[in-house]
Amino acid sequence: MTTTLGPGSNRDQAAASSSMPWEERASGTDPLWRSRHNPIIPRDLLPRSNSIFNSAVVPFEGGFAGVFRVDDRSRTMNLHAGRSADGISWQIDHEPIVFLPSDDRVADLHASFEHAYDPRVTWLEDRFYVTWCSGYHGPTVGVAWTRDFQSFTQLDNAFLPFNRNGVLFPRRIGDRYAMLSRPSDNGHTPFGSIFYSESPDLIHWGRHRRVMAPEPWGWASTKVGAGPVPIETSEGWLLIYHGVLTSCNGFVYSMGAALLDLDEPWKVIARGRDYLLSPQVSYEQVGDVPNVVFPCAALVDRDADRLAIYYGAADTVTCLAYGHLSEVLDSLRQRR
Ligand code: BMA
Repeated sequence: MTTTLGPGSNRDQAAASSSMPWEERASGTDPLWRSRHNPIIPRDLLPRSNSIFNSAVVPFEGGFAGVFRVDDRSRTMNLHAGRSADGISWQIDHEPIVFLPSDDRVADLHASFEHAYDPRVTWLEDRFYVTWCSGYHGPTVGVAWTRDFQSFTQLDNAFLPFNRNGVLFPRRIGDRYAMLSRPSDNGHTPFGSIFYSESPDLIHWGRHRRVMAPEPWGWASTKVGAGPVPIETSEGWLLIYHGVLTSCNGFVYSMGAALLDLDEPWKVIARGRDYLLSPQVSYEQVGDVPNVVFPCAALVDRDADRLAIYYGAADTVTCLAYGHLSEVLDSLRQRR
């Protein structure tokens, strides 16, 4: 296995030290295995939380910080900031993030808050960017930045409604910022492909290209959406994504992997045939929405060949899965 990670574009998505959460594989040969601490965040961690799931974590100041999807007991969907020393035990702010508008036009948009959910956090150049599903006459992709996880400045929405699963690349591609997203409908969206868009300024987005569509009959036959920030390797961008199939009892959300071209990431180099993780244990199968694993963040230890993936389970709790990066990349070779 000769794949090496790229030149550090994921510097801060990577845990530089051994403090990154890690547990050895207990048995079997599956490329991912679950933490024995799952669910690491219970639904009722906060006094008013109904559920805490689909959340994003990054290394920060010797520990970890995150942006968490918290649905409260009025069932409003919102984002909260949190901190952790070890990436497993979390202190999450009781109140939602208050985004400060970057200018008057964003203030207008900001005033029409509907909901905020499914965050991703990307270290890009000199700060952390948060992207999320932001309600503005339906779901679309919100963008904000922070340096301290206390003050957050909101930019304009990236796309027209309806859109979800906006995930920034951790460096420019050529001279443009780049984002994946999944155009959708206003409801639970029984379709959807991952698209690539680029921007000179993180405000104006264009040159949209389709990256990946659902695949007939399998675990990702209904829709696909980008998960954690893509991980740069010498072979390409490793994309962990969610794929959905429609069963006679509704949607089933699993996670899988693909490899995208380094310079033209709308070109898929490889796509895993099998899912990496599907809902198979009780906390993934039973909850507010059954049969959901939904990845939103990954930590990478390049030297130790370790990957830790944060995912929401059953739209109720937050969980961790581990793997060796080299084995996940190997799993993509089934298809080459
Ligand atoms: C999607 C999003 C996710 C959720 C999933 C399963 O459309 O709303 O937040 O985890 O559905 O309900």
